[in-house]
This record gives sequence, C-alpha cells and structure tokens, in this order.
Amino acid sequence: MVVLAKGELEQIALPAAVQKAAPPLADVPEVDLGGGACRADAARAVVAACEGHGFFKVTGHGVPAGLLARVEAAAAAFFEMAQPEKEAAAAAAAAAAPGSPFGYGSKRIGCNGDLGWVEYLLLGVAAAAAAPLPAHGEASPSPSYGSFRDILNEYVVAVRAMMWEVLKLMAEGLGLKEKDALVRLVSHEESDSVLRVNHYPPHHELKQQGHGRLTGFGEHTDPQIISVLRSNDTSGLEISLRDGSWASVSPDRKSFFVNVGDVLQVLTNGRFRSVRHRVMVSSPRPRVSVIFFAGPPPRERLAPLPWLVAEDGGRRRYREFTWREYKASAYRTKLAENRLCHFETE
Ligand code: GA4
Repeated sequence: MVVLAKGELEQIALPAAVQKAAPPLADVPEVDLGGGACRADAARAVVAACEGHGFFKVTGHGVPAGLLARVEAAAAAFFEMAQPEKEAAAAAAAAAAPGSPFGYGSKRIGCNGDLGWVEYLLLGVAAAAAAPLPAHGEASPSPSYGSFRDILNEYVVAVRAMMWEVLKLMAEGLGLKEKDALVRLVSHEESDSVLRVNHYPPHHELKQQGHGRLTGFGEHTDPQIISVLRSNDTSGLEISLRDGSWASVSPDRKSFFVNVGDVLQVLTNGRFRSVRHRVMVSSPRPRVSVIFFAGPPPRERLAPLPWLVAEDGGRRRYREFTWREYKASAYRTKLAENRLCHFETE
C-alpha cells in the first residue's frame, strides 16, 4: 500500500469525534434459499427486507463452500503481489475496455477525487459468457492472475444463479405478472455487470498515530439493480438506517449479503430502498470482499414498473431514463452524492 500524503490522510482518517464504532445491526434480515421456508414466505421475506433496510443476508444459497474458500485464498494471494505486478496483471482488464474504470486500483475510487483505505480489482462481466473480462482463454500476463481469473469466472457463474433466484422471489413477492421481469434485465447478453474484489489492508502504523478507524470505502449507494457481497471473516461493512444512524454488519463468510441498488429503487417506484453503506477499517486483519453488481443493458429504458405505479395511486416517482444515461450521470458524481435526485419527477 502506498504511503499517504497529508491531504489524503485527512480524507481517509476520521476526526476523533466520529471515531466511535457503529453498533451492530441487531435484526439482519435473513432469507434462506435452501427450501427451509415455503416459497411464498421467502418471497415475502425478500420484499420486506428490501422495503426495510434495503439489505439482507442470504443463506442456503448453494454456492459451494470450497469455491468460496478458493476465491478468498486467490484474492489474498493476488493482493500480496508487489504493486507493479498487480498493475501489470490487471492491465489486460483495463485494455479490454478503454476509458472504463476496470483494472487494478489503489486508494482512488472513481474519477472525482474519492479516496479510501482500499485496493481493488474491478472487472466487467460479460453476461453471455458469464465471464469477467478479459475473456477466459486469453493470454494472461501472469500465471497466478490467469488462475485467479478462472476462479472468478467460476464464482460469477455460481453467484449469478443464486442472484437470479433472489430476483425471481422479488418479482413474486411484489406480485408482478411477468415473473422474470427483473431477471431479464440482468441476464440479457448486453447486461452491464461488474465484479469488484476489494482488499482493505490493516493499518498498524496509522493506528499507532491515533487513527483508529479509517474510511475504507466511503458512504454511497450502488447504482445498479442489486449487489451481492461476500467477505472473509473481517468486520467493516456498515449500513445506514432510516433514521440516518449507522449500524455495523457482523461478517459471515458462509453467507451472502444483498443490497438494493438505485435502479431497483426506481423500478419499484421507491418501494425498495437503495441502501447507503460504507466500509470502515479498524481490524488488525485484512478484509477481503467480492461484490457482484448486476446492471441492465446500456440501452435499456428504465422507469417505475406500471403495476407498482398503480399500487402507489398512479404516482410515478421517477422519470424514464436509459442505463447508459444513468451511468454517465453517476460517473460525474462523488461517491457520497445522491444520484437518484436527478431522476425524480418532483
Ligand atoms: C459504487 C458501486 C461500485 O463499486 C462501482 C463504483 C464506481 C467506481 O468505483 O468506479 C463509482 C461508484 C460505484 C458510484 C459513483 C461513481 C462510480 C465511483 C464513483 C464515484 C463500480 C459502481 O458501479 O458505482
């Protein structure tokens, strides 16, 4: 990890007044996909969680524990490599999509000056091939990156299947006539999804200087439809509650955590909540998380679903826009900004 300049330290290290750790979230909503509950109950639980925190835990997901362990080990090995090696290894991902944020990054998040105590790998996911870029089989600059990419491909296939199941349950719980209305958006061959692997290194030296808690990834909402996160056993994730306070989410490496994204808030006419969240770094152990952000095709026209507008007494809370338009607007914002306000009808 690169040494921080003074201005950067001020942005990442919190002032003493906000050093206090957030209390744990007491009622993490849980959805068991393993058939423990009847389907209608699971669908109701998904909807209630999306309306409440906009966040829930998924158990009984069917993604093999062995695959999760391999992803975790490969990610740790990747981030242990020397800086130039990491940059070179991931350069192919950036070259495959020029002008995109893809590739390896350290501290800098997006392109509008956001900083965090994090290094990451950001990869585009080709929906048709279910493969992060660059596609499987291409020459890789290092054998270790090549095998990491293969493991991530396997992970994407498994997580997508689980995510589709969650989206089907959502559609059922919302009473949509078209049961695959949401799955369709993320499974199209042009669907624009992203895989992010984050590594939050421990910060022994800064801790000794009195900076107990650092901002790993600053507060924000995710722009896409849903995000599916899995982390190792290190804490750090916090979500914002409706009263504006923050609650920490206890890590659970056996489960996944699902976030409602901005587009899903729009599709549901504001019924589901795109949850504001952040990652704070205070643990002596590194945190590693992998997040799959499922987005629609760039040309897709997005607007509140008619059924949900009707249920809301005909009030349409957002205007229609394309995902390309939304993304362009999002990339002009800083992380913490409210990106949906530009698309509200009143
Ligand atoms: C937040 C969710 C995903 O990590 C991400 C991020 C993206 C980036 O890191 O390039 C953004 C951020 C995220 C929202 C606003 C813009 C874009 C950084 C930023 C300041 C990959 C995404 O899709 O949006």
